[in-house]
Amino acid sequence: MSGVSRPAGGPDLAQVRRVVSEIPGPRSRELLARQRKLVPAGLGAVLPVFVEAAGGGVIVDADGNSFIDFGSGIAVTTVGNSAPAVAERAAAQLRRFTHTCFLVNPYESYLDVCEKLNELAPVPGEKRTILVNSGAEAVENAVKIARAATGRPGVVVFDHAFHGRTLLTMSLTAKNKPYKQGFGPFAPEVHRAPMAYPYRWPTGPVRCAEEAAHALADLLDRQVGAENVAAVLVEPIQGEGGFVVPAPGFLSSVAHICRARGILLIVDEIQAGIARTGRMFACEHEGIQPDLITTAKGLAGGLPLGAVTGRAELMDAVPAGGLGGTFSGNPVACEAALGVFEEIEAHGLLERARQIGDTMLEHLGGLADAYAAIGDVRGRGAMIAIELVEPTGDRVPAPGLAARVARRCHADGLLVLTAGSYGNVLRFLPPLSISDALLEEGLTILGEALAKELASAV
Ligand code: PLZ
Repeated sequence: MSGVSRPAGGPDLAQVRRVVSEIPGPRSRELLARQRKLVPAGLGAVLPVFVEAAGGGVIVDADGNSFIDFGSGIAVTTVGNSAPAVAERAAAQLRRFTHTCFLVNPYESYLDVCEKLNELAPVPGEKRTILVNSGAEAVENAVKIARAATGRPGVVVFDHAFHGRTLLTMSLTAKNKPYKQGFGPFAPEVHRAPMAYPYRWPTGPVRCAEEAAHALADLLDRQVGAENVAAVLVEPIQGEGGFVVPAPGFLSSVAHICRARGILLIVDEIQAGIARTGRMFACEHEGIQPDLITTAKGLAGGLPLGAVTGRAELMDAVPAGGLGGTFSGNPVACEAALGVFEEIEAHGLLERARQIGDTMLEHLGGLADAYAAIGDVRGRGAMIAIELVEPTGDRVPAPGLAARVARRCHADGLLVLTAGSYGNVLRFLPPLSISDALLEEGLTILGEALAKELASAV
């Protein structure tokens, strides 16, 4: 084991981009060779540099490279890596006790996190929250609760959705490769409706919301039977699916369609929630009030914690012993989550997410004007993406271009992630602790990578 004197992370880390080796560098390549012998090939890595420290807006690797972070560990370190309130609260809790199991002996920090989520979540009326270990586990529990509360089996999800990798959540996920191929048979009672994806709606963006809502109602009434459906499950902005922002008005139509049929609405805020989009919950932008909301990722600043927050009478429909888990709502993760809420309040991070969004949209809009290969620029707050297409004007996805631009960015010290059902989306999820200087520098590197790649393609 190495790492006797590793650099400390958090906001004190030098906020600079620095590329001192090829990417990945020699030390990371050595570790990657070790990884290949130790862990299965099924675990990929976007940028296989081994991390030594991270904080503010950078990630430092084992070769001394410092990357500008436009990924936040897939929307997790929203308040920054090792953010002070998170690190201090978690460290103090580690010294008090690490675990009791909430089902054996409860502790107050679990209640504090639930109180905060109940207070903030745009769910109507009295609320309850259960804590779990991951996003997938939150979705699993939301479905269990919806079924128990309605006595109905069906779940309706959307095209391009991602809800996790467990058997049920994989079944809820839309994309076959790499998530589902070879892993069937899938969980039953899952039905899929088209998503109101404005850029790719067959009749164009104007009629997208209305036609997609009609398709959902038709699926419910004619194909499945509304009385067989416990819940409709939707991401307020689709994450892995490519940061698809549903056409304006679509989510409120979904809410209306559900209410009229006694179907519960579950909003999956795992990627878009917890301050990422400039609101605590992304569905607030559309003014909807779901019955149940799932959170995870950004909730505990990197410690594993997920939650389901919902209307009290639904959450209480499951009798004692029906919900739980050994590690669920671990006390260190609960303290970290309380630290996340403190960081958001102390540093005005909702406003910061909106500023980051404005900067990114302005810069990327300029690039889209310059390059026909950028078919769409979309997202909210610090959750923005560009969709890359062949420059022929007919929206043919360009996944190869996205991969090559991402690789150029990585080689230049900017961590970006790809996404999308067609693999042709570059998504940007900077931590809200990133400086303006690093944000601008990252956007400049992205512009240069695009320019070089498009020039070399002709
Ligand atoms: N719901 C909306 O975005 C996780 C997946 C990374 P877990 N997205 C990142 C990968 O390739 O596995 C996600 C999500 C939404 C649910 C989940 C699942 O959350 O914490 O990964 O289980």
